[in-house]
Amino acid sequence: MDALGFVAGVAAAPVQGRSALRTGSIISAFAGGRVARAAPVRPAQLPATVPVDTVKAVVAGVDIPVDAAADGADEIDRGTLETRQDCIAVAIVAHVDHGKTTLVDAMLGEANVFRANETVQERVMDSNDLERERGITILAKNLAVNYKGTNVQLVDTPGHGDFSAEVERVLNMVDGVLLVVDAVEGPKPQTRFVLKKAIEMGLRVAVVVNKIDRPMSRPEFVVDSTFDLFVELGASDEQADFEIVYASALKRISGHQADDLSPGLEAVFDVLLGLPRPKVRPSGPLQLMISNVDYDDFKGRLGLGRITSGTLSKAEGVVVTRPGKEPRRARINELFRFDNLGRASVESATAGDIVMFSGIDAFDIGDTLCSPDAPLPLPPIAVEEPTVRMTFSVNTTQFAGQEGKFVTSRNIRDRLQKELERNVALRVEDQVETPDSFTVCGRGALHLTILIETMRREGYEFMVGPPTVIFKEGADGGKEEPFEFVEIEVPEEYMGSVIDMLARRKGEMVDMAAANSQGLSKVSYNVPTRGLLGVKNALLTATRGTMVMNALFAGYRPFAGELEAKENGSLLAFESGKVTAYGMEGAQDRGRLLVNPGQEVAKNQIVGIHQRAGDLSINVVKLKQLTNHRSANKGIDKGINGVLDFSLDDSIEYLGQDEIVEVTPLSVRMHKIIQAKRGARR
Ligand SMILES: Nc1nc2c(ncn2[C@@H]2O[C@H](COP(=O)(O)OP(=O)(O)OP(=O)(O)O)[C@@H](O)[C@H]2O)c(=O)[nH]1
Ligand SMILES: [Mg+2]
Repeated sequence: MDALGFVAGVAAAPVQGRSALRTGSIISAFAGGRVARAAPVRPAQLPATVPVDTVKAVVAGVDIPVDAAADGADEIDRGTLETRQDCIAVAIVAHVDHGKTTLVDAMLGEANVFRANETVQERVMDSNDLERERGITILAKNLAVNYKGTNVQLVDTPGHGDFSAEVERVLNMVDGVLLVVDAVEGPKPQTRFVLKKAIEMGLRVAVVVNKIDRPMSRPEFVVDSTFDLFVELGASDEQADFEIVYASALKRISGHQADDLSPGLEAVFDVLLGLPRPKVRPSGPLQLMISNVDYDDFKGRLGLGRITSGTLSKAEGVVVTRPGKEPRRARINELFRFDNLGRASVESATAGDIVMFSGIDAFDIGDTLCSPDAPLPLPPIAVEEPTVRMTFSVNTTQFAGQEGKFVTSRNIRDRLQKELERNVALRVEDQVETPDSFTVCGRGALHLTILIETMRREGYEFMVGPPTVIFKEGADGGKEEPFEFVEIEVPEEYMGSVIDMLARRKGEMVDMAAANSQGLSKVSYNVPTRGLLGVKNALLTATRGTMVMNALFAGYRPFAGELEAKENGSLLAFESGKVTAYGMEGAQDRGRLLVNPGQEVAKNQIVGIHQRAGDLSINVVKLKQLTNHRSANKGIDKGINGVLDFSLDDSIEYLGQDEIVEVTPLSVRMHKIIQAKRGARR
């Protein structure tokens, strides 16, 4: 939706019984049946008739004509708006893998954060194990460097679509944005998403064309298509007049011309420092909106946010509030500013600083910390709604209790509750009908898979059911479901099967481009999230692993209708026992196997993928009937075909109804849940 559509939506519909023009209203915009998530009104979205003063005030984030603050708010001296020259806050955003974290590494190096004799690992900001292993950023991270006298506060953001709402929250804390674009690939779906948000929020953006060292790099094309994207997304003239810098974060070179690069990242810093400096009210009453949370076993819950007005000091009490809510008195315990890669404890911080604090446990994202004598809450930011749910339950398979350290429902519940302290987009509920089971809701299969993997590594053992989407009631009372915008690149010869597969999943084609110079064609679709669950492996198989797919949440839309059943059924173990090569040899004609000789399997464990629809029980533990020797491996004639190796992600993707994956620190196994047939024998 473009900015105009948004404005039209606002002007046409008074929201929540208030004047739609009032800053601080939370609005949802509807256009062409699409629903945009609730977002605070930002200057770029305001109709042109709003007085200039109001717009300026919203830019500074301090004009709050909301009911809670109305009484006596007029008498409060808000302080004067000042530009702070000694600091700046910038978010680094991009499509997944375009090099944000590597760029941050290089910027840290340029600012001499590392001591001369220090050996520095790659992508230092991807600090947790899973991030390093998967090579992706999962959580947004703050850091600050001192560059030529300016305190540069940087936020590295995740690129994967499941975490895009976190990026949105980060954008609330910054003065400007560095948009990183791969010099070969150009703008991709997530580039579009983050740029759209930045433009809507009225932020200035500078573009870093990264990976310029790549052999096929085509900077001119990339700059042109990025410019087109700015225009298409409704950038103002000022925004569309963006600065460009060329870099290789990996080789640590940069420059203002694509063909004239020098060692170091000076050019990147040049462009960054050219972004607008913060406009804040240092002498006004305290205002800090809590934009993110973290958790520390010793310090408890930590809040993160940017001070937009006044001073926050450890010595003085604060109130926690939001529009329409009674302010609660609180006292912060510890206060930190970001300092290089770490945090520095400080006594106080002032407007323009991004800080982290401990001592206040009860707060929500979007609450404002205010001074007790001037409780002026800021319009809260919306927290992302979950779109996908899974059931977590106690392990009841044959292998229960053998491999995990924490196995009881109490253990699982406590761990999930703890996760809620920091995982903003997560929801957890006890299931009333099934004991020892919890419904866990998140932003997508990856969001939940990462939690499952983390728990497994901590020693937990449990079962999870297939991901299903969360339906909603639309404005007209009809059923709605989440949709995703999907872009697929594939060699031309496979295009037919891709189109066929997405059509069967109720996908609607948005665009199709002819093959490029490398013979790759591109299609984009709007597909119900329901249809995408489990599609990735099928597409990879159909395209012999050549497909590249990017998906991004596109909002809730009317229910697309029932989907066809899964194309392939499962091969199930006929009985429990040890898998034999002989048994596998006999079974492998029925589909692709997932188990290896010698492995223990349970009855009804999923041991392979059937090549047809419907499930089939096969005997993989069979021994060859020989009189004189009973070795499991003797007597094989044909040999065993390649066995599929399913990761946790693959297993979760694969799960159909009535199937679960058993997760333990040592194993990931899938099982069919065979319900006792009630009233079957009548
Ligand atoms: N050739 C080349 N490779 C690069 C460059 N910058 C990053 N890469 C590589 O690109 C891959 C992704 O880099 P990251 O820095 O993790 O990308 P990211 O944008 O932080 O990725 P997410 O956080 O997962 O969205 C890594 O393998 C990097 O080594 C570059 O300038 N040139
Ligand atoms: Mg990263």
